[in-house]
Amino acid sequence: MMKKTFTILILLGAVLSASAMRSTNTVSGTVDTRDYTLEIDSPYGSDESFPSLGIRGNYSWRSTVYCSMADYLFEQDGTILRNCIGFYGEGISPGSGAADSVDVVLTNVNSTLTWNWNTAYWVTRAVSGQGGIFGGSGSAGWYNEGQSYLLKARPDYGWLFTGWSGGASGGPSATNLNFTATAPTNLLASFSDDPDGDGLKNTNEWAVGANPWMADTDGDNFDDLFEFNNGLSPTVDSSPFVTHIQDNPDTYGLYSSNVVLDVAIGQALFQVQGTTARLNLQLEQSDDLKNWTDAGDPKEWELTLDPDKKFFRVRSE
Ligand SMILES: [Ca+2]
Ligand SMILES: [Ca+2]
Ligand SMILES: [Ca+2]
Repeated sequence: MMKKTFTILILLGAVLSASAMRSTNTVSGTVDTRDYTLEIDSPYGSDESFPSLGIRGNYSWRSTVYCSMADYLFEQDGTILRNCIGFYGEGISPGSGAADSVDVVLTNVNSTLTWNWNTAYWVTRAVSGQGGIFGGSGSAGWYNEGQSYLLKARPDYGWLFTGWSGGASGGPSATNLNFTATAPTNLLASFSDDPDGDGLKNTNEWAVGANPWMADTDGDNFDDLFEFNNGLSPTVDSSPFVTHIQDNPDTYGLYSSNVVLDVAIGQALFQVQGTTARLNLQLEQSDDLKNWTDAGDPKEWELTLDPDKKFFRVRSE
C-alpha cells in the first residue's frame, strides 16, 4: 500500500512539471546555422591586426568577435606616423567607431571591418639668409596628410624672400604658401640682401629707387652698382655719355697709341704640290678697321713635306 501511494505522487509531480514548462518556456523560430565570415581590411598594420587581415570564418550567427589594431605605427625612420582612428564595416554592430579595439556582433553572413588611419609626415623648416617662417607647427612637427597649412615667409629688414625649396616650390611672390605634405619634408625658405646679384644691397637699391630684382634698372648697360658708386642714377639713362665719348674719340684719347695693329692674316694661300708646300702670306693695314691696304710685300715660305703626313696647319705666334 505504501509503495502504490508513492508511485502516484511521483506521476503527479511529473505531470505538474511538464505542464509548467509548456506554459512558460515555449520558443519558436528559425536558427541560422550557416558559417559566418568576417573580412578584416586595413591599408597599414598587417602585423598588428587581430584577427589577422583577410577573410576569417567559422563564426556562428550573431557571434561576438573581438577586433583590435595597433594604436599607431611609425615608418621611414620615424618620419611617417600612422594613427589608427577607428573602423567601419558592413554586417557588424556597431557599424563604425573611433576606437582601435572593439567587440562586434556579426549580423551578416559575410561581414566586413575596415580600419581607418590618419597619416602625418614629419616636416622640418629652415631658412637661408635672414628671415623667418610663420604658421604651421614651429621649426618641426607633424603635418597631416591631405591638410593644407598656411606658411608665411617674412624677410628681415634689408632682405627679400627669393623662394621655397626642399619639398615645396614657389618663387619670390609665394611668400604665403598653402603647404600640403605628401611625404616627409625639409622645407627651406631663402632670403637674399642682393637677389639680383648686381652687388648693390637692397637697402641701397631702395635708397635710390633702383630695382633690387634687376641688375641694370634703367637698361642703359651700366649696372646699378656702377651707377650708384659713380654718382650716376640707376634710374636715369646714362647712355648719352657713351654717345658723347664715341663722338669725340680724340678728346677722350680713345686712340692714344695712335696705331692699331690688326695682326690677323688678311690673305693666306697654302698650296701643296707633290711633296712641296707653299705658304703665301700678305700683311695688311688699316686706319679705321674698314679699309685695308697691303703692308709691304707678301711673304712666301716653301718647304718639302714628309710624304707620310696627311694633315698640316699653320700656327701664328
Ligand atoms: Ca642688388
Ligand atoms: Ca638692382
Ligand atoms: Ca643702369
